[in-house]
Amino acid sequence: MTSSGFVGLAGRPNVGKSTLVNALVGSHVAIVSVRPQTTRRAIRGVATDLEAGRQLVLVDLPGVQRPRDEMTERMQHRVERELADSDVALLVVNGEEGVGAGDRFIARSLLAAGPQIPIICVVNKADRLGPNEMVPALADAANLQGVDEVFPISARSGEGLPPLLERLGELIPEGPYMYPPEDSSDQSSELLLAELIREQVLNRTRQEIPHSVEVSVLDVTPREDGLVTVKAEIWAETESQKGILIGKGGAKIGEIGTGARRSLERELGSQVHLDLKIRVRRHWRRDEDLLDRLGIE
Ligand SMILES: Nc1nc2c(ncn2[C@@H]2O[C@H](COP(=O)(O)OP(=O)(O)OP(=O)(O)O)[C@@H](O)[C@H]2O)c(=O)[nH]1
Ligand SMILES: [Mg+2]
Repeated sequence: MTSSGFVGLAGRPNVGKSTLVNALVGSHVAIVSVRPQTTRRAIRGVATDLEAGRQLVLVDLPGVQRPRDEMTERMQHRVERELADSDVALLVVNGEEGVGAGDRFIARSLLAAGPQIPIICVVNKADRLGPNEMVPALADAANLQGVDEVFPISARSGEGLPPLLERLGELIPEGPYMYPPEDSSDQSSELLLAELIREQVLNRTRQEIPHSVEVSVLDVTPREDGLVTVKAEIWAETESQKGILIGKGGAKIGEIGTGARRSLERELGSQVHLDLKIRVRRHWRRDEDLLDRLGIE
């Protein structure tokens, strides 16, 4: 008999939820950046262990925050819906910063969203903590309302992940696999490529630019010689943001393009010709129809 279930990841922005999903799945399915609010959509990462007969579906979610516009409001609603539908909630806290008011708020809302759902708290970024710093962080995490168990981990180094996986496997229900075991995520290939390009923008820009940018992949065409042509647009909200993205003499867009091309080549396993344009789309974050089409819901 196999077991299969949904594990919803909750936590403040930037605590390492997407890094943890990638580490548990064993491939780069969710983008990661130094900027808060990197994740915009609920992405399902699939981790199947055929030997153990278990499939964890890890639901990577946007960081919990106070909504600022239509886009962040949608993200927040999605988080609540997904967590209420999970078999297990994984509350991720940043051990380096310690447990704070934001974490207490999220723990309370998890309990309210699904009083019967087990809540596992992971204290992440253990690689940044000395031996005497971890113990109080774990004690604070254990005292969070509704938290049933606590695990110290480092999503970056992989420390502490095997016992966590083991425990999650015990908590999910028996049942058939929900995704083919060879799948690693539920994203379309176009969306994954667009996200990989956005990841390069996030890690190479600052201030309001990361939040204002969206990427759309328009076309992916494999050529006979094995090269893949990818046509994509980077959207900015204003002309001045567009100028910053282009940079002096095209330096910034060149840097983004080179990084993105390498990342797409790793993903596709072939050489890529990346045709990247920057386009101004005013207020795209407030356009409900557009957000629907982008899958930010
Ligand atoms: N040192 C250290 N850094 C980590 C660890 N896990 C994640 N990070 C870093 O923390 C930053 C945020 O990681 P993400 O995985 O994007 O965080 P997130 O919680 O998904 O963020 P949002 O999508 O914005 O909510 C990145 O710079 C990661 O490299 C860890 O275990 N140790
Ligand atoms: Mg994320």
